[in-house]
Amino acid sequence: MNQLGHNIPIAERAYRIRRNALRMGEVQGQGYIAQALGIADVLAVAYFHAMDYRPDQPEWEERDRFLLSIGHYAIALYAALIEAGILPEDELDTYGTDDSRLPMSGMAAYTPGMEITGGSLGHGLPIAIGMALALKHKKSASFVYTLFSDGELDEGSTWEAAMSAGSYALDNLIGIVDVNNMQADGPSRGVLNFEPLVPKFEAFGWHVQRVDGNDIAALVAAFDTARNTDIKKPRLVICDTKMAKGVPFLEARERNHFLRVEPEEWTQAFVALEAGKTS
Ligand SMILES: Cc1ncc(C[n+]2csc(CCOP(=O)(O)OP(=O)(O)O)c2C)c(N)n1
Ligand SMILES: [Mg+2]
Repeated sequence: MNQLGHNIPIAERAYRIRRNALRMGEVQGQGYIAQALGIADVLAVAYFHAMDYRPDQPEWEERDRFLLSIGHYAIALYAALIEAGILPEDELDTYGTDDSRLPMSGMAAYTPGMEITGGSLGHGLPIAIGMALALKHKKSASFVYTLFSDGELDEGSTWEAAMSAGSYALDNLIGIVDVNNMQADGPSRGVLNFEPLVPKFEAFGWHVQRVDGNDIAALVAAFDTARNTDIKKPRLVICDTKMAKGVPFLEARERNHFLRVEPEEWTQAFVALEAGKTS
């Protein structure tokens, strides 16, 4: 467990991650804002409870790796990296602009803390397996976390990787799936039914937990188990999340894969987020 932020509650971290994401969203007026709000609790637990890293040394050899498979979720990871002190807060305003280190799709070569270039769906888990194998070869104690989406469950490469991870018994690999039941084409379950997920991954040789991905206490317990369970299997934490969590008028939008927020709605969004924190 890392030593960061023990005096700041994880819920406060999650709130600040959401606020950072809204601030970046406001720069562009649109984007993958609902995903960032939905996954903020998971990122808060990953970065402020579970993972070991050094903010001033993003390439510290013994760090836990966090691989963002879904490049379009970059706004969410930047929001967490800023909160973690890996990226400076004053770069928020450059989000998605020319020459920014914060491009709209995650790029490893541009951004400290961005371990891989994601975006072409279905590659995070395969890359994570290579890293997990290499770390084992080096006798490293680091974990490899990889966040992928329910849309990526439609990719064959995800299932090839899932089978490989089970076969190699990669107990240093922690997969996180964001099941927000949304994809570019609409609700995930209407695109291609991937349920029942728990027995599927178990059959591929994984240790599997499924939690409410917006319940911080449940996430803390799940990540603790994923790290500490003494079983020679890759670990999966399936997180059921709510798109746009924390901003009710955005939660209510039906097609929220790519949100357009009108200029006059931003103040309302910040106020709603703040109100939810104190209610
Ligand atoms: C290989 C590949 N195919 C298609 C796309 C286009 N694409 C970008 S995001 C997306 C939706 C993927 O589902 P998910 O990540 O669950 O969407 P979200 O939860 O963000 O709405 C698609 C099809 C892509 N980036 N890569
Ligand atoms: Mg999705």
